[in-house]
Amino acid sequence: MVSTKESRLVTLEEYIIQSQNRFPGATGELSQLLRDIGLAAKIISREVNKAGITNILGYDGSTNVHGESVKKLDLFADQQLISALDRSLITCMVISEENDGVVKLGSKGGKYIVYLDPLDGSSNIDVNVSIGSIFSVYMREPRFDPAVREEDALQAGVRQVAAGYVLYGSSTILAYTTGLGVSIFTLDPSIGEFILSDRGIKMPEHGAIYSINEGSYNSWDEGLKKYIKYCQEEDSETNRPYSARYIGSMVADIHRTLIKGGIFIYPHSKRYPKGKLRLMYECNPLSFIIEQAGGMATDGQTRIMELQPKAIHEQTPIYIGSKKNVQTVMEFLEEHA
Ligand code: AHM
Ligand code: MG
Repeated sequence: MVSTKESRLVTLEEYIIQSQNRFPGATGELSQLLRDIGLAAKIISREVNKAGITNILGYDGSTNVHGESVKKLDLFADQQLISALDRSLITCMVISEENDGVVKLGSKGGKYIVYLDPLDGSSNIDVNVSIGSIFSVYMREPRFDPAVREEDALQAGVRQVAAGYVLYGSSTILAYTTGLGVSIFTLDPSIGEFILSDRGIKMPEHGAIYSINEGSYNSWDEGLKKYIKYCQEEDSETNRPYSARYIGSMVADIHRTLIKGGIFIYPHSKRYPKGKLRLMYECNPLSFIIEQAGGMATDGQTRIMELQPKAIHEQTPIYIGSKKNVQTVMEFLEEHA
């Protein structure tokens, strides 16, 4: 029988406050920041769920900094997250996929810098497939000069103080880490609260799913081609052939990888010589989550979170997932380099 204590619902807000209380010197600012993101996530989730019945669905006609067409929901999510972060005066700047430069917020003295992918997988909006939001939080180095500068944001992923994602799927879930394991919350729309559904998540060491856009096969490196062939060969000991799953929303593909194990790959190719995915607001935060759950993430040579960024929107190849799967693909890459 489940005891009353175990069956009591814990909301995101409560959980964040409880976690903060474990650190007597904590100012509560990071907790506030996480709660602000939680609030924006609820508002975005509401709009995502009714996207098909409002005129918010579809292109707004403009292009973002990468020349990709922007959908209305992308802009809505961007605005909601930025204004939620601006409210509490603890974030000095935001870098978002939807904005070319840094967005300086009201609090110039705010000690946090937040990276956002407000709506990841936006090509899936029109077809009712899962999409997500990603966030990554850094602290600004204390300096005499109070001016907020873009270079303050160029920190390696190992310096993230928190990161997470929201997945708008069959239900809306929010996963985050502050470096003490991964916690997952599920939105109960009837009460408008994120409820704790799992904590201290550990992903499988090895998984039998590979996830990659195979349409680019012809322009992959030899090592990657050989690895994908290996995934498709029969071997009962390693559970091969693996299943192929590719949603096309990184958040959704990574969430599945976190829960079921396996590997997600977005390599460099002729079309994307540096890889497609963004280091600062896609790869670093999702690597932080996966590492906290016992997995691994690399660009093929270097741990993703140790890459020193040179630009806020830079791209990187990524191989991320269960430890054993990532180690195996790295062996293939090395052998055929
Ligand atoms: P977005 O943030 O503009 O939506 O783009 C990133 C998305 C990822 O979510 C996904 O993994 C990838 O692009 C899919 O790209 P492709 O269609 O080239 O496979
Ligand atoms: Mg994205």
